[in-house]
Amino acid sequence: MHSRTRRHRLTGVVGALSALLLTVGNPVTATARPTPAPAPRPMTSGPGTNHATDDPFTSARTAWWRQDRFGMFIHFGAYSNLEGEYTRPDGTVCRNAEWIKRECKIPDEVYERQAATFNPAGFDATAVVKAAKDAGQRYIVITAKHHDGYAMWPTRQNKWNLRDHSAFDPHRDILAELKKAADAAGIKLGFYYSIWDWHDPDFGDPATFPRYEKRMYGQLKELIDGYDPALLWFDGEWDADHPTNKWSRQDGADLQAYLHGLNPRLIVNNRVGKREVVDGDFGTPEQEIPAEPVDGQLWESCMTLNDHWGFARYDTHWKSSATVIRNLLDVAGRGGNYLLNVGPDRHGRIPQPSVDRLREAGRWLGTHGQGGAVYGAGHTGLVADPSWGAVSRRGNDLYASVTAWPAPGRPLHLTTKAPFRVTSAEVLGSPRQRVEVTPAGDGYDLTPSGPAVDPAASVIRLTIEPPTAAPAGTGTGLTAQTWPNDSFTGPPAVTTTDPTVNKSYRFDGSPDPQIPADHFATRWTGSIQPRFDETYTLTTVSDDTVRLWIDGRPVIDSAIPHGPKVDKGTVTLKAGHRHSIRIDYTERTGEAHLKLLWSSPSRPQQIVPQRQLYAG
Ligand code: H79
Repeated sequence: MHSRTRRHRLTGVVGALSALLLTVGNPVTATARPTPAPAPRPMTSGPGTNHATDDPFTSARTAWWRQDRFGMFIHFGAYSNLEGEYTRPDGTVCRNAEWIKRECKIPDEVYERQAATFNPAGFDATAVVKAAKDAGQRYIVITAKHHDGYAMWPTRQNKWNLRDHSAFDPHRDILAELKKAADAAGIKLGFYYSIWDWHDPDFGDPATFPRYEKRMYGQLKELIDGYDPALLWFDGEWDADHPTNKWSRQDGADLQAYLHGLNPRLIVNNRVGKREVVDGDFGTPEQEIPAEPVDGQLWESCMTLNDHWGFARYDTHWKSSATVIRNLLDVAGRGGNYLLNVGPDRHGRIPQPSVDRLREAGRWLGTHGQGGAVYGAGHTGLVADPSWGAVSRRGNDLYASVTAWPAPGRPLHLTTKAPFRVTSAEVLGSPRQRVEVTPAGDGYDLTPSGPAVDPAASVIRLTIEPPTAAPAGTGTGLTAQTWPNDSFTGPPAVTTTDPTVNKSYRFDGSPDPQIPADHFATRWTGSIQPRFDETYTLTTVSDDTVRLWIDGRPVIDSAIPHGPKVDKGTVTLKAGHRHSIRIDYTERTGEAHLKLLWSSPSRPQQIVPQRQLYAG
């Protein structure tokens, strides 16, 4: 959908590598941004290509990220040197943090002059990693380059970086130091990288943008080759002015393919593209916590600890450690990650109020086994989100984290959405306390016999006997018939068995080399075999249209052509029973995607696995 001029320019950078191997170059049609030379496609592209390599919800690639749940965001750059305040020539003071250059309209030469005095000699990677470790954070994402374009490592692409344009020791490299300290502590390291660049003179003009993009690709390759990041966190992908930002979905698709070619295990956020549900591996709610699990993608809430990302010396509006802990519990119970920010000062030191709050959060996580509510835990559909706290599930333990402890003798009500038995209940850190569990109304009442353990949150761990599961299936996938038109007209051109419905054809791919990238249709048929007697939510992520039937009844009808879109329908399924399924999907023009996911009280969201799908 949203057919627009095809541009293959970015492949220019990929092309630098693959030109040697590829002999066929694509002719460039009319372009939004003029391309200097015809560029070949990336090596994995064209009809027959599916860019979806795995299911982020269950893949080994994302396993650490899904388990770890809690990370440290670090906003540190040339803006940090101003510590949030700019004194104008007339003596008045303008306040901001990482956006200070723009919001306070600091002239280029003034900003460059102050950056030349930036000397974060106090940056201590071991101390930063220790602060993260003490907080119970298991990964770090640091700004390698923010919107001001200033690179925090000795990039070879320009001089606008911490080694070449600062008063800092030119022999030091804080990203290398951080990588070393993080590795030593068993903490994963990722880099934030802003696509939007206020400094590079080539950014804003379509005629010169390809030159910028080449440097951007060069910088990203430097980061990947030099520091082996586990994750890249893009930002600044949105439409903007001054300088004009025309980053497009095609640009995002090209960049993602390039990064994947460099390191197939990289985890990438959705701002690599245009924040669509199909972009990257995870969604990025900012300064907010979604009320429910996000449909169709992994997610991570990023939040500040005060009111700014970069250091602001005047900002003392710190969140309490209880708020941090409760946010983390809300996030984990909805299956997300929490990326909590610190902004080092101009010397490179994390503010003490941040360190204090992080240590408090870490103390909570490291006490009484309470971390079990977070690490390796996630959403459970077995219960409704309670008003008195948050519930997460890890294996057969439900962690009910109580932020509003009841008055003596009063119950906490837990609404259940599928039948399960509670075999034991204990208040973590209060071993002699009893918890009475009694069936009540639409679920259970939990009545603890004593006081709360921790004012931030006290955890009641319930061991459950979960709903019984039918054995894993033996399916090999659904039958897929594909037509070389978008109306299912005539006989199908290709028939295969598809292990899963997990397609990301993007702009260039298609189900088969003989099917063009535009105007095709696929019909999947066969049966779907659930493992639980439960109400399932079937979720499709589609572009351009999808219709889905179970046992002949329509469950999803999204036949109006659209860009990347999530649709859901619910259907009650029977454990072990094979329900017939049919999916009609069409691609008109532009990007093409189709994913089929399911979830139920016992089953967190995932691509419907191969073993539960049968061709007949
Ligand atoms: O890196 C952090 C922010 O700098 C960046 N994303 C996070 C992770 C971000 N970019 N945009 N936004 C956040 C939201 C935009 C806010 C704005 Fe403003 C309102 C831009 C201009 C007015 C905030 C307030 C920034 C300057 C003033």
